[in-house]
Amino acid sequence: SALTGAPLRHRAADLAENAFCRDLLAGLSKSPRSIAPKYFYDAEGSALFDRICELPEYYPTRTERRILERHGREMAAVMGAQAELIEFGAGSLEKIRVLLRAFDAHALPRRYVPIDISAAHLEEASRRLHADCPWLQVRPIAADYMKEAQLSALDDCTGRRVGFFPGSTIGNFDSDEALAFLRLAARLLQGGGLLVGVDLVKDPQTLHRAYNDAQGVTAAFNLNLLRRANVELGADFDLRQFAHYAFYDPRRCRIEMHLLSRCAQTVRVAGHDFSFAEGESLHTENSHKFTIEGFRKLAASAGFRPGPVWTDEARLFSVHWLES
Ligand code: AVI
Repeated sequence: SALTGAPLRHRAADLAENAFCRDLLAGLSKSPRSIAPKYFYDAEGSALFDRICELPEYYPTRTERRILERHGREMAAVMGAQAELIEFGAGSLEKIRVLLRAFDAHALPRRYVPIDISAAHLEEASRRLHADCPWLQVRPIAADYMKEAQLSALDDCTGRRVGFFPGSTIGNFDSDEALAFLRLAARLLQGGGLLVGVDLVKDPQTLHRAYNDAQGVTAAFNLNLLRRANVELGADFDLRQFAHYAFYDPRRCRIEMHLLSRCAQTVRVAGHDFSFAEGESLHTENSHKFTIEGFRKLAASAGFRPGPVWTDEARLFSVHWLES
């Protein structure tokens, strides 16, 4: 407080309203333990993710970028002129720059609405984009795009709406969530469509390397979740006592990321104790890989009409236009 100079951090009442706190406590109480990957993205986590995107082993970002560069004009054509362009989980607003370059001057989007859960990161990235493209109306929404109640600002977008969902973030959902997201997007984008990036099934070695990089950036990204819990929730995770563990499960066509306890230990989170056995896991992320046909079927089951698909020569990654 102002009188004592000591900040009133981590008060129980404040924490009870905190979604990260609620979900982490629930996830630690389950067996097996898990937490939604959206909690990776505090400012530090978003910065680490940006570094992952630059890694030599992490092929999705640069492959998708090349597909956008090569086929951007065809994508701009299906997205149409003067659209309301809405990006889900917009991150650092880098990929939209590639797409914007592909539009003719008269056909540029009338407005760009990036939605992201990482408020400070979004604010800063929006300011930078607007400085570089002063002709573009940028209207960021700091929200969880899975929560429709947080998206009421979209009511202002009365023109033809088109969505952009790059990076294969769709792969981080389980199948129910992916379907729920696509259904929500199909409804929000009625009369327009969604341009979505989808990582493809491929040889396990390439996949394994992409999530086990030599510099350990992915490990730091995974462990940052615990650092975030320490900072925001006053938890006492010892980061040296947890190990990054990522592997490809070919049966489920997905990378799984875990944090494994290196020893038997008890951690305290918001007044609750959790005991980990040696080797016990906190499951932090799934990253599903798709076949082109499998993804088109999923999109169709959510109410989209699957349109053109663009891919790279090695068929590492795909970008789909879905009409709604
Ligand atoms: C954001 N998302 C698509 C990334 C992925 O590949 O699943 C997150 C990530 N996790 C580890 N590396 C990158």
